[in-house]
Amino acid sequence: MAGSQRYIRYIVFAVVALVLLYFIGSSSTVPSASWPAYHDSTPNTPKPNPPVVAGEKEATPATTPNDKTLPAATIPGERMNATFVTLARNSDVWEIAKSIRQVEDRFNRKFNYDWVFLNDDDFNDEFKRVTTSLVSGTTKYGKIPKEHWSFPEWIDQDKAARVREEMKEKKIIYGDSVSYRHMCRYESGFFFRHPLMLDYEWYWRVEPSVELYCDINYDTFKFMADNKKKYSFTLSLYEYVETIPTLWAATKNFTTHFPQHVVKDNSMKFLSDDGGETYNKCHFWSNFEIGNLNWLRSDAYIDFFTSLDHAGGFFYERWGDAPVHSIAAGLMLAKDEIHFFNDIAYYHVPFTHCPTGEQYRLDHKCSCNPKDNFDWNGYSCTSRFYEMNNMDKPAGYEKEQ
Ligand SMILES: Nc1nc2c(ncn2[C@@H]2O[C@H](COP(=O)(O)OP(=O)(O)OP(=O)(O)O)[C@@H](O)[C@H]2O)c(=O)[nH]1
Ligand SMILES: *[C@@H]1O[C@H](CO)[C@@H](O)[C@H](O)[C@H]1NC(C)=O
Ligand SMILES: *[C@@H]1O[C@H](CO)[C@@H](O)[C@H](O)[C@H]1NC(C)=O
Ligand SMILES: [Mg+2]
Repeated sequence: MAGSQRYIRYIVFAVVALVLLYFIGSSSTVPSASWPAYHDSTPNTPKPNPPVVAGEKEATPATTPNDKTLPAATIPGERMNATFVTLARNSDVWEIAKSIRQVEDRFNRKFNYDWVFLNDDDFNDEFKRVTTSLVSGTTKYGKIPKEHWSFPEWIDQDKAARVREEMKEKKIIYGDSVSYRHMCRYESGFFFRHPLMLDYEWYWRVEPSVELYCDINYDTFKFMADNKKKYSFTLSLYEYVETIPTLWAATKNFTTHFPQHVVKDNSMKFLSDDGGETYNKCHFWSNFEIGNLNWLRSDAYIDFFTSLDHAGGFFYERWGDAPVHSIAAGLMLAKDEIHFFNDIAYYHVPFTHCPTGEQYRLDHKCSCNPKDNFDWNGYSCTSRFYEMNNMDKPAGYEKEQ
């Protein structure tokens, strides 16, 4: 029968292929960590179908061919002066591995940007091996200097310890953690000044265990530069008030001392419902950020951070880097310098940003459930951002409220 002959031919073909693979595999003992297909000058052309033996009818394919054209492996063109940046511990290796894989699949395999890893401890070899194998660009590993990850000398240790006890009793998340406070202070005031980061103008922050749900087919860094954006977000929400009782008072103290750093066309309407008297707790969620490092290194931002640092709230309360970055962006950038990346579908526990609009999601192979989108939920501040900028909300948003 023709059928069984075909099976035999397949089996012979498979055996030959396996033997070939064995010889190819055993000829190099060290697995390659490079990404040859993407750097090849010759296009990675699909393999032709096995030749059809003369006189025989072409075999019906067992699967439905997907004849959609796929985008180029690497997108040509110039690259921006940009890097990914991740703060992590060695123990975060498998969670950051998942994040990297998603960022590479959805974006960076097409652009091959660098990735800087920062840690208060030395990264071990496993962390470096795993992350280097996953990143298509160059990876760099930095140790944080002690002065950037410790208590400033003006902090009263007893007072700080008492606060941690109180917050523990109140069951405030990370309320009794010293390392979490160092992390928040570092992300607020130092990561952009690490020697490895001085080589770049743009950064994209990535945390362990985040997800990206849609293809990103353009250079987001170039978008930021071309559109004069300095800071961006995908999710916004209200901060837990117990962690920042005096942050706004410290901000107001800063603006009285440094009125020159507050820009005219700012986003006060996003931060305050009474013209700046009180803070409404709205902030951009900083576990995702694409931003301009030179802005963070500017006198305005550094003066703001230094002023907050002296006020002591990173230790006497539990100020997060998200409200700190957000207030800074809100007051010291013009409102059109802040960008909402509606098209970057993102998840960090427990919130999802899934782009509104089915056609976009289909076109970009999105895998998020639009019902999980947080944007139009009452706890999100993204509606305010639209209203402040007189932007029309995406079609269909009502159905997601
Ligand atoms: N090197 C180092 N990195 C840390 C430390 N604590 C947190 N990080 C990193 O700092 C970032 C923020 O910490 P997370 O634990 O994710 O904080 P979070 O996002 O507020 O909370 P969850 O993600 O919900 O736990 C992540 O990239 C962590 O890997 C630390 O003590 N040392
Ligand atoms: C990238 O940006 C940094 C910071 O602005 C700058 O020092 C560096 O020279 C730039 N590198 C290139 C190649 O332009
Ligand atoms: C107010 O800000 C100034 C300038 O940064 C600082 O010297 C002063 O200690 C601050 N006061 C308070 C109460 O934080
Ligand atoms: Mg996190």
